Amino acid sequence: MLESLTPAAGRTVASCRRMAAGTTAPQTWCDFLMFALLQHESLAAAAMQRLGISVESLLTARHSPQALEQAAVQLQSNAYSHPDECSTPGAKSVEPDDPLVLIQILDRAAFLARREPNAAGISSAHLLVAVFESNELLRKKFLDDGVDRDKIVAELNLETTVTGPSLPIDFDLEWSESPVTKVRSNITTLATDSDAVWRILDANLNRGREGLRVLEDYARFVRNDANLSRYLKELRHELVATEALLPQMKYSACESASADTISADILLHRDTEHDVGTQIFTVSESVRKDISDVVIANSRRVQEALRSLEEFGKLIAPDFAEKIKQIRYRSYTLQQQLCMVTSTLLSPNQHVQRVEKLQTAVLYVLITESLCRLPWQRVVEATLRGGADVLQLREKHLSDRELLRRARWTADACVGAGRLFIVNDRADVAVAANADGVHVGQDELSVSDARAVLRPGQILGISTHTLQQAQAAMMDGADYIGVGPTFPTTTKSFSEFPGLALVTEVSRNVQIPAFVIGGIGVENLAAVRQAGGTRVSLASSVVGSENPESTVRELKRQLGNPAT
Ligand code: TZP
Repeated sequence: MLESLTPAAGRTVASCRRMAAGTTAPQTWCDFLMFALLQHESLAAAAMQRLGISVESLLTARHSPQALEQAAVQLQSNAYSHPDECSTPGAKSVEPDDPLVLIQILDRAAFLARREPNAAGISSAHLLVAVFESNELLRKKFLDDGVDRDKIVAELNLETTVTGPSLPIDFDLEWSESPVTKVRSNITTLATDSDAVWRILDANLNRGREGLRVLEDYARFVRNDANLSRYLKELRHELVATEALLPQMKYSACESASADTISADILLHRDTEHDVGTQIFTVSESVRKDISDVVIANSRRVQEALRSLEEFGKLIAPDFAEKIKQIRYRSYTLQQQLCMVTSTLLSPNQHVQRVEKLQTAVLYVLITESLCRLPWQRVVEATLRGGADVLQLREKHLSDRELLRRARWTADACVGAGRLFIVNDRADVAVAANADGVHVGQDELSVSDARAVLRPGQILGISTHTLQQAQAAMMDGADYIGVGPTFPTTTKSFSEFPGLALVTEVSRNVQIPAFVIGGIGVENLAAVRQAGGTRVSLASSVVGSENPESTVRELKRQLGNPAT
């Protein structure tokens, strides 16, 4: 089922690739394919000439005449400088770097070729019908010149089996069974069943390949991940290669029409009028919330296509079905990887946005249940209402699952309030909970090791107890530091207290946000500020207070006023 291009079609597609190389704009690819079809001697060029379609009537509105002239010169010279292209019949239709739009056109052309029992391959005629069907602008132009699809098909002398509207293939397909389908099911013959299976295989090979192509673009351009893009590309090529395991496709509907009481004509007519494409309506494929939505939709699309290929493939070629099954298993692992990342995927700007929030943050509250006077969730809510800028979940003795559950709950609360949420110590939990970042101590993961665990865009803070540690943290790329302990505290035990002297040193020598910590409350905030501290991080004085909301408000009020 791997169609090849006839020599003329091969030259046409190769010219189009050369002219459109470097652009990803679908319209440009369609335009240049039309241009190449018009320029090369081919069935399509002759038919268009007879129909009165020319470069001038189609393309000059979108491309300057000089640009087209240049393309024509290049096209001519290339025709001679690439003799192999002219003389090699059976060129492969899809190349690895073809954009989605060209793949779709080639797939459609291949579909049309397969429906012609005597076609020698994908010809320029199939390309012309396919590009006409797939591009609205060109279609409109043709129609303005009084040329519709029927006229093109007639002029091209295509077999009458090349009929019916284009087959829309997209996500979230919903099938509505029309009364006619019900009637048809009573008269379905073996021949039409086989036709339907081929159509299913055809449609799902396209869906699978297209879905993988979208994921590959994501891996390449969004994730900038060479390994992942290579893996996706290999998977796509493997899928294409499995087509070779299918026997040559035959459309037997017309041949065996006599097996039924219905004439071939009627079957063909019915096929046209009730082409599956006309009974498909798509839901929500035009809406994508964000990049991760695109990735999830396309991963799902690939898996659905593979499942369908496997099931229907069993009817035709068990070895094909087996190979598809292997690809399907591999695609599950791939989806896990892709979706795990994308659900926490941050746009390239997200790190910047988080750091910007950090820049304006002055009050950072640590949430530890054992220090809370009220239920910890109420404390989180009250603290956010009071205006805390950053919340950290600091629980040292919970099970991993409980910790993650609380982290997710707190992350939701912080997202709702538009504040930053940090997980103490556990970069893995910060990733799983989609927190804004992690805070580590001097004995936990280093800045670079924690970064390797975090997702791109997540932020990282580290506790420092000396000026050297604070400067090292800055050099290592930490987004912020904790500085302390400043005053004695029962929340954590220390043998030394660098105190306010360190606050002053850091305020003079460290440029990243520094949150002063340790025994701070409303009563000693002024001293911190006099020492040069502009941001504070607190636990017991806030979460242990009877009214965390008003305590936070008071602290914020003082922090918002000039130090006295
Ligand atoms: N690191 C230095 S001091 C400290 C930590 C985690 C404890 C802060 O808690 P409190 O109750 O505000 O002193």
